[in-house]
Amino acid sequence: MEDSRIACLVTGCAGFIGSHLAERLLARGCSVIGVDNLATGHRRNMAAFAEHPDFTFFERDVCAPGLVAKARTVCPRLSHVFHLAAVVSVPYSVDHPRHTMAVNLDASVSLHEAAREAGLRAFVFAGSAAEYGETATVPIVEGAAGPDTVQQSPYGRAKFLASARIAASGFGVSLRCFNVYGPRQSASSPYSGVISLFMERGLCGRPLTIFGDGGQTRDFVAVSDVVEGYLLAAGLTGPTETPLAGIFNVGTGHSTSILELARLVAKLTGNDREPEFLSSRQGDIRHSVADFSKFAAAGFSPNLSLEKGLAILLDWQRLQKG
Ligand code: UD2
Repeated sequence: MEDSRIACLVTGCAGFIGSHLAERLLARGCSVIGVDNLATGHRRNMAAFAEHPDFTFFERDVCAPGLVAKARTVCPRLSHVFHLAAVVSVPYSVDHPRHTMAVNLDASVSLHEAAREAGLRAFVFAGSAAEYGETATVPIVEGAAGPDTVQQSPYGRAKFLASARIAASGFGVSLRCFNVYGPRQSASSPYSGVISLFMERGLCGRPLTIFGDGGQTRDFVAVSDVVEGYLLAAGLTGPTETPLAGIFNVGTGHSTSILELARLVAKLTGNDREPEFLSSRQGDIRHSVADFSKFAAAGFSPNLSLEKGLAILLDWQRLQKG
């Protein structure tokens, strides 16, 4: 199908990953209906495409029923749903488990069912590495999360249950992203990703703070590669151009320790302060790296190295500072 005939619903379009996805879809010639309640998303994330003629924005909560029907009134040829709207803060989910379940599980299941009933071509859900709990052995395969897995937060639990429902239905795909980083990721909350926080501190000449000994490792994947993963999962790119079904890990397979990351960021930002070592964060996973061979077999090939990805982020963070 030509991209100019494709119409996509992107929930969470003012968020970190959702805004990059919406921008990329529009650049390909797709029409995009974006939905966000702006609880954690920001209008500034949509600045690059808000005025695009093929973009329609609804400020709306994803829990409000009738979203697919509403999108179809704007664009009757709606074909693809990318569902990224969510309660995104793990600590918030611990304090507000019911709200988290309502948004991350119930609303996701309803939207998925509506997409299926409407006969849409593809449904792509933002799963998470948080679905794996803390006991999974690395590299982590998709099968490592099962009914008995104890997730560390309502956030992880809700994502797991939604992914499982989607996988069992045979329609749609859940992408379990590992540690995504890149421009537009917030650096202002204490729960922001370590890369944004390090970069921000590095640029301000403040010491980087390392929780524990810094030997914990993560699989950092650039948002641009993640967006390509979403397109592939929806059948918009890839060898067969058929939407995928099931659950797929999205990572790079490379593990980087927090100490290594601190060194890279310090060098890149020219920050010569010694890092500050603080006590370990409660519930912190020691090692997390994706086995993404299942997604690779479907055509996924992340191509941005951490060094290059950090350089892109640095340029962006500098630009924000003016
Ligand atoms: C990620 C997700 C989280 C959840 C979790 C599930 C992000 C931002 N968070 O948490 O939502 O899905 O995975 O496993 O993607 N660290 C420092 N200094 C800092 C900040 C962090 O040492 O200033 C450490 C932190 O203790 C951890 C590592 O860096 O060991 C990564 O922290 P993170 O918050 O970026 O991501 P993570 O994997 O804990």
